Formats: sequence, structure tokens, C-alpha cells
Amino acid sequence: MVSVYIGLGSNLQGPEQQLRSALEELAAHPGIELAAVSSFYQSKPVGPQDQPDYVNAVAELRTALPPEALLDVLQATENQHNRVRLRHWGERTLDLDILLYGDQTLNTPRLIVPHKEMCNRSFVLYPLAEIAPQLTLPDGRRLPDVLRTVTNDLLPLR
Ligand code: ROI
Repeated sequence: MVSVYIGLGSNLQGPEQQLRSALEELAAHPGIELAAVSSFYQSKPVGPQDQPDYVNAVAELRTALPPEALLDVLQATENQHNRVRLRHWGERTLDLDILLYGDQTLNTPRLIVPHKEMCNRSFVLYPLAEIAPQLTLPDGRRLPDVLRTVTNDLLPLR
């Protein structure tokens, strides 16, 4: 079993409910244990500003599924949510990104782990720190040190 951290994001079609039902679907998968879920946060869009704010969260999954099998499950879940993605870095119904897969580094045509942008994004780092405050990244950097390089511009949801 490995601990996997995933990022969840949505800014269309009831973002909060999109995240809640995605988490329920993942928890119901026989090969996945939902170990922790962060608070939900409202965040300003990274990318074009003429799109709704996002709701973001991070979850810890425990699984024996290999990375690409887990990716298949996440993509099937996105598709069940009638994922629409209107433009590059634009609005979307549901995004499920593998951020970290244990302490492994992966680089395949389908999957790059750690997620390329995670260390630049407040909407990933702050929810991640909430559920894994002492995490060390595969490159040896400690999460609290990375966190200090990024402004916390998130709003707790409600
Ligand atoms: N911006 C925010 N705030 N949250 C996201 O989840 C998100 N996802 C994306 C892009 C379009 C880059 N911007 C985002 O994919």
C-alpha cells in the first residue's frame, strides 16, 4: 500500500458538490481507501481571470493500484462527472490530479509525478499541508519550507 495525494478542483456545475461526490466515488472503489481529506477552499483562477473561482481540496488515498491504474480510475471519475474543459487553463467540471505517489518519481507519456506545478500553487500546497504537515517531497524538500515560498491567497469555504 502506498499513500497517494491527489488534488481536486472544480469551477463549474456546483463545484463543492462535484468534489464531494468525486470523493464518495473514490472511497467506494474496492482498491482505494480514502485516508484523509483537507478542508475545501475557494481560490482565484490560475490562468484566464474571466472564469469562476475554483473550489479546491487535497485528499490522501491509500492504494495498491499502480500509478497508471489509479490514473485510469481518476479519469473515469472525471468522465462520470461529464467533465468539460472549455479551453487551456480554463474552466472545468472536475479535475483530479495525482500530486504525489508515495515517494516515487514518475515520468511516462501519461503521467508525471510529482505534479509539475504543485509547488507553485497555493491551492495545492495549503490543503496538502493541512493533512500532511510534515511531508517531505521526493526531491528531499520539506513541505513547510516550500509553503513559505507561496502566498496563501485561499478563502476557506464559508
Ligand atoms: N486555478 C485554481 N484556482 N484552481 C484549480 O484547480 C485550477 N486548475 C487548473 C487551472 C486552469 C490551471 N487553474 C486553476 O487546471
